[in-house]
Amino acid sequence: MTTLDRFLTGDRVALAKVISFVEDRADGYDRVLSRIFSGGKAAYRVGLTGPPGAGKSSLVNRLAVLLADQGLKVGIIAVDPSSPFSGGALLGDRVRMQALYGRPEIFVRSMATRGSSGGLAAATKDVCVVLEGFGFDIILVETVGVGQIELDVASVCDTVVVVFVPESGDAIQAMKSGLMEIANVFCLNKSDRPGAERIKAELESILDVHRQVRLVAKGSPPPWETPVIPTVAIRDTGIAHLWEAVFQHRQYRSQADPAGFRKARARSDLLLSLTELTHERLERTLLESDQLNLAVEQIVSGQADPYTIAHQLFDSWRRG
Ligand SMILES: Nc1nc2c(ncn2[C@@H]2O[C@H](COP(=O)(O)OP(=O)(O)OP(=O)(O)O)[C@@H](O)[C@H]2O)c(=O)[nH]1
Ligand SMILES: [Mg+2]
Repeated sequence: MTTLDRFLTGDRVALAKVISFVEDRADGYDRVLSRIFSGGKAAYRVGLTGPPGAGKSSLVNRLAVLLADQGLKVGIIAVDPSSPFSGGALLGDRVRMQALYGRPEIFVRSMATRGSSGGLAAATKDVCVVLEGFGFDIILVETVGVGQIELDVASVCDTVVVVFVPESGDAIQAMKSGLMEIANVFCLNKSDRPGAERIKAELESILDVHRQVRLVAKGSPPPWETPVIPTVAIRDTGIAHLWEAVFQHRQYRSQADPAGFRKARARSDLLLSLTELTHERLERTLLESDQLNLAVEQIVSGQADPYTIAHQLFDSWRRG
């Protein structure tokens, strides 16, 4: 039996192997993905992002147990952007997520950053596809929200939860880093800490202003109102409420336009794959030929400008 055969019979060791194969972009990974692709029955992808140490892993932990207790199969992807902010996060996660190991309904996987931000988002999306093919119902994707990479990773999810804590300046921080735009649900974790009430009110009033200035086209459904859910992950408080908000967002999306929702997912997944493929092929062709060196010579000697050359190289690659 091949690894893929074992994968298809529900073998978790084979699942881990297939994920590594796909994550490493090993030769033929896309052929494997096309065999695995589950077509219609996609899992619901929930992204959790936010500042380092906000309690994302603790929340993912609690959510996974809550969902598994309801009989759902939960896949977890912890993306470590290996940024200077999150040093050691993976080890910490392994320890904190220990409780989940051994539960047959839950599968935890860590992923490290490599390559460009587009590459990581594409790889995360493909690991989601593998988990979907294995039969998971819900996929939770944890990523530290410190930069563009995390925003890209969050964009492969159907609902994005932005987690923050009552430390001063966090509401402002959330807006500055572009997290406001991608949040479908705000989770105010560590609500046991002082200042939680104040920051919740602050964020709600900012959201209110956003709502009032937003223009809504006539006849279109009312816009989603991003809720702010207080939680205390270490005491398992507010977790059901948080899931309820995610579930409502899911309902909202599928009620607003059921076909449109699935098309939007298919479209963004396809675009990610295409971008990666184009990038890979173009780079390989250029590096294998002398064209790149010749072009560099022309630029340096003042015979041509890089913009014209870029167009020429691209067109010649596309033709041949
Ligand atoms: N007081 C309090 N502490 C919490 C709460 N939730 C998590 N913590 C603690 O905060 C610390 C960080 O929690 P994690 O769940 O690892 O946070 P994280 O966002 O996953 O961290 P990184 O992945 O490293 O960015 C741990 O020591 C937790 O025990 C909470 O609701 N209240
Ligand atoms: Mg974590």
